[in-house]
Amino acid sequence: MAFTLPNLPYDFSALEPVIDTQTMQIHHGKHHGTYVTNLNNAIAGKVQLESKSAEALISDLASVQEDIRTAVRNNGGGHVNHSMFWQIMAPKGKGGGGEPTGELAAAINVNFGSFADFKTRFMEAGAKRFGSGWAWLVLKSGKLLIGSTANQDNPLMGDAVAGLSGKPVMGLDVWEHAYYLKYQNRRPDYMTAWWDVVNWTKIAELYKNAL
Ligand code: MN3
Repeated sequence: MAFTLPNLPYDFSALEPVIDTQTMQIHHGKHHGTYVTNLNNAIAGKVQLESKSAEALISDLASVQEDIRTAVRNNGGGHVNHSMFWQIMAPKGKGGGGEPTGELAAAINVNFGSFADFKTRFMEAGAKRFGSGWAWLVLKSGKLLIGSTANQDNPLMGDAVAGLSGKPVMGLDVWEHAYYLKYQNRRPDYMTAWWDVVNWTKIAELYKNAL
């Protein structure tokens, strides 16, 4: 069964002014759309791969034949990463922004000292990622960890492939295509503004599932 581009859970303009409408349209329709198309093309006719979820595919790249492994890594990663990214955002004041609560808030305090310290370290991870990639919060062996990956690598790919492992709890796209139209080269400004559209309810759900 072919993978499909999921609809956004809000309008293209819903994350204004943090993320502009045109960026959302191009990012979702063109970038994410292309990852889906290319993933489907890569695995077309390979029944064993077609029957897997995208998460399962990227979690076991060693089982993917070599001639399409890079395509599955890049486009499968792109599909999984963006599918999560849209879900963990919401319009400011309507599910977006504020602070985590409950178990997730407690875990962040235990692992990073405070929510403010967590934010600082998460943004450092995004700022230090040279070129294109993602900043991550992952759950590994019961602990929350911050890290980053290059390109469309996902922590599910494991340390040997992605240089980071664990179950993704939140991921921030720091590719220029995610912010360039509005923020140009100012990645830190994009990351600072992004907190206003973070959907902590959804992230708490992902944390609970990861546990
Ligand atoms: Mn992207």
